[in-house]
Amino acid sequence: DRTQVAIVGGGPAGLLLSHLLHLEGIESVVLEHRSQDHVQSRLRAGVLEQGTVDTLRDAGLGAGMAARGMPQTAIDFRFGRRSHLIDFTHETGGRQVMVYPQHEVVTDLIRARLEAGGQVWFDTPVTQLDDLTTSRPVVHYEVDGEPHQLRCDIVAGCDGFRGLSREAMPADARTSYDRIYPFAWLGILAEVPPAAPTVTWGCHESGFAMLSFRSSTVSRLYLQCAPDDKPENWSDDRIWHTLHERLDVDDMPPLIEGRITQKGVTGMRSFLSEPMQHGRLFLAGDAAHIVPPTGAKGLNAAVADIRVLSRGILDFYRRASTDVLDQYSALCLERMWLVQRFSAGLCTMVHQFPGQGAFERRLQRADLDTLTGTHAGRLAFSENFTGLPYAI
Ligand code: RFL
Repeated sequence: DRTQVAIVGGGPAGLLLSHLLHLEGIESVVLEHRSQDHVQSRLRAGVLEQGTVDTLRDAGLGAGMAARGMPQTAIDFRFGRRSHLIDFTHETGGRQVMVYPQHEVVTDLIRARLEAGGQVWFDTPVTQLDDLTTSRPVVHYEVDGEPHQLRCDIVAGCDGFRGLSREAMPADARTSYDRIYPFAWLGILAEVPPAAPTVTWGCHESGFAMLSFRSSTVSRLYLQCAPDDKPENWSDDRIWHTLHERLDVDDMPPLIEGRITQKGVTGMRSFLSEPMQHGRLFLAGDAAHIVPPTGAKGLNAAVADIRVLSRGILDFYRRASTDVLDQYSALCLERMWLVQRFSAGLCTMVHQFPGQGAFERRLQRADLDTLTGTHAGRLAFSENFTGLPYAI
């Protein structure tokens, strides 16, 4: 078998790349380890930057967002028993974000690819990448345990943090940066109308909590827990008690309780591997970098990479130019380090660290006061949260 671009991984990064290439008449195959059902039901990110929304809309994928997306213009930081609203649309002169769950983005992308006759091969694990520094790389994969090969011009490594693409780069050709945080998030899905119209962050002395939503009847809530915590340790009563403690304030209505339908623990990590390319292999999304979910940047960062990569591949075929591909890693990393800085900074500002002393706690409070109480603080947050400018 052969194709122009072999895409390892059918998450948001791989599927979007395949779709954007298709719009330009470039052929690709997406090889996805898991089943279509599994990929479409994974519950993950929920906040799309303005640029992510525009990118999807410009690619003809706006219908679902228009029908079910929930545009947001502000975020509520709660601390010191009060609400502190940052109106990021006002601060940035009109930029918004959209609450639209990742599994919907993935479902929209899969539908668009399949309707266009696109090659998305589910249940197809990639096992090895070869000849990456030649002009004819080979992707080894399995179907029902049987080995196969796909030849291509370019390999896109979009197989997430635990994928194999990153490891296919020689160890001495890459540098990893890694920080593991000493806490995690317990995420829950509850059948209750959101208790507030905006995404709400509770920055409390007992730990962080967050209120977001999935629809007018379903809320998504998170609370800081121990890194090795188990969902079984959290009874519904304990969850609601903790959420009230961290999110309720004197000047806003309290949380509304309801049936909890899902619980899961997510670790917190900042990670980046550079460079993001090796020969004809290009890493994108979580395969190259992950951020703690606090800033809601993971999915958005994947989209930013794919914008650059799709342009580079287009120039490669249309203009026989490798200028953008040669610069791929540098173009992505310049923006990505700013995203890392924002995500790590926020994560550090709003969580309680084990063993943290009174002095650190007061500094955190001063940081929150600067963030919400000064024009410079609100503006810097708003520019980052709605999305930094793209390289391409
Ligand atoms: P993905 O979505 O992980 O997709 C990678 C795909 O590659 C497949 N794969 C392989 N396929 C073939 N052969 C192999 N050998 C393969 N190895 C792996 C996998 O099955 C998978 O389908 O990466 P991508 O496309 O880069 O997209 C990135 C985003 O998914 C990610 O950044 C965010 O979801 C991160 N994230 C969150 N981000 C936020 O902004 N807000 C959140 O609230 C949020 N919650 C989360 C998250 C990530 C989570 N994970 C990964 C543990 C919650 C969770 C639980």
